[in-house]
Amino acid sequence: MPDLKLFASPRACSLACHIALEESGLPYSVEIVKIREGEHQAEQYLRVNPWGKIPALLIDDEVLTEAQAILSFIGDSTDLNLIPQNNPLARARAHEWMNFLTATVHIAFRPLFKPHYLISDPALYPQLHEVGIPNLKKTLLEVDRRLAGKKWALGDNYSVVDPYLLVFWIWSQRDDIVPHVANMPAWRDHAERIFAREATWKCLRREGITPDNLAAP
Ligand SMILES: N[C@@H](CCC(=O)N[C@@H](CS)C(=O)NCC(=O)O)C(=O)O
Repeated sequence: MPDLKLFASPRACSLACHIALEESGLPYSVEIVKIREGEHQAEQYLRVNPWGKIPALLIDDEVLTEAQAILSFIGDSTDLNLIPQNNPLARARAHEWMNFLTATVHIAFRPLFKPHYLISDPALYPQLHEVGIPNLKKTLLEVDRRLAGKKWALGDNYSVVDPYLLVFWIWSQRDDIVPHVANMPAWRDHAERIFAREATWKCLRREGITPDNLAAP
């Protein structure tokens, strides 16, 4: 079994990998790299991941980046069925979800979370929000639609997709975001099922997240 070390930042998309590792039962360690304090751009972290983004997973002496790839690796490294095996369509469904979360859902938060990545003049942020907020709302509603009638993202079995969904649920419920999003009952129920799992709060607490500060921006 390789030595696994996850680089994670509190509340970042790395939380999905953190929870998936905890659920997997694999031995691992976590190093907290605080994005808000600029630690992801410090020399020490850039030596691990020159791209300066979180998450990264050190597998012995190899670095794997991209949440989807890390989750896929974790799922394939256990026999807990955390990602479907030997069923091409079921496996493709897992990647369909994860790719949607990475490429569309994550990015839909950008006009609100990182407007400076999109436009240089802060005076134009309201225009960006005019387009970005309805798009975020629509994208999150699509997640809710896809979850309707399902216990877990892939159906009856918990998988690495589920903690990935939790990341964006937590983002959507931030005090400064929640006024902009619709009611999402299927996703809310899904999030409650994940919050009920022991591994979830173990990881949240390790990142300094408690029920009291969960909705903090
Ligand atoms: N496509 C990458 C995105 C990674 C990413 O942007 N992570 C954020 C945290 S959620 C980050 O490192 N932000 C720091 C920055 O953009 O400076 C993935 O899915 O892992």
